[in-house]
Amino acid sequence: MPAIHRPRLWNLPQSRVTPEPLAFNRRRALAGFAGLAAGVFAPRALGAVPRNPRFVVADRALTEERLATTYNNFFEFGSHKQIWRAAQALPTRPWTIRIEGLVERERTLDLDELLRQVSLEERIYRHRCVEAWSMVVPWIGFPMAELVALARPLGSAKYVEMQSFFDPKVAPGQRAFWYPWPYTEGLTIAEATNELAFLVTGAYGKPLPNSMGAPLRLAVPWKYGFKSIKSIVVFRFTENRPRTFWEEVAGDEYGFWANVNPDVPHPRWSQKMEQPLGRSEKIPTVIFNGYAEWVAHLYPDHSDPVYFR
Ligand SMILES: Nc1nc2c(c(=O)[nH]1)N[C@H]1C(S)=C(S)[C@@H](COP(=O)(O)O)O[C@H]1N2
Ligand SMILES: [Mo]
Repeated sequence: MPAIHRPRLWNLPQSRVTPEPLAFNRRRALAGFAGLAAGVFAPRALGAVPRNPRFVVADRALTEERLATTYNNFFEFGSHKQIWRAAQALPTRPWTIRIEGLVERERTLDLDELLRQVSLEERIYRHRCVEAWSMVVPWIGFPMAELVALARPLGSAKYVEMQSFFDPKVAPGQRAFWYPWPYTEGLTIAEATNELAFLVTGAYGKPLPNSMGAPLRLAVPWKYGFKSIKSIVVFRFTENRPRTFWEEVAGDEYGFWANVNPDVPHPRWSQKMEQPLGRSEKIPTVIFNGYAEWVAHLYPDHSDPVYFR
């Protein structure tokens, strides 16, 4: 087995990882991504993270970093796509994660402590938003199966529910009381331990920007984008299927399964095509977003539309 170089950078507490101006402060809030783009406060590149050759996207170009990091869905910071500046307000260190519910031992973990116990790698994944735009992103993270193994769920656990942070003081969108905050998502244990389910802590060779869900977000690329929950603070193992944020808001439009399928239209639009960010042409959407080989067996009855919304 080739020696895997643990990326030293990730083994350090964040305070030592990023140059001082990147720690949250007023200057950072003001400089925002303009500063990052100019490289002024840019964190060091993560050269030592190995790319997993099983997860590349041969038939599409990577989405330009500037687009992927500045065109985002993150309702905590607004119900539009220009949230990257507002999202700078979220302090992402220290960051603790709760492991709860049907596990051998409930506990609180410091994120940096967790990152020292997993194997980070880079994977290039497609991402298909239910709104019919898409992107291709080089994520850095670790298999969610490693988190599940660490959590040691009981035999009775069938699902894992995930929750995003809740802090209306920094997230103005959370003052919109008609939404069921915190943002909540869920997977079956079989989905969460599928090789594709990936917990992300970096993108484009750098620590994950706040706009993309720092410091820890999910990437489940065979499902519509809303399943890929950002800024996670809770993993809760349950026997019953969790109620998810979008299911609560509009259950007839956004269900629990949400597997990508061009032949099952959203009630208000077709899912046949998608608009890659930064490209002029639309392209056809494909079943399971191109990941059928990994996940089709999880949904034996493909003709049941319940799996596809
Ligand atoms: N906490 C939280 N997670 C979230 C969302 C959100 O509003 N809040 N939006 C989802 C949707 S609809 C999409 S398409 C992706 C967008 O990820 P991106 O901004 O990195 O493209 O995040 C998902 N995760
Ligand atoms: Mo989305």
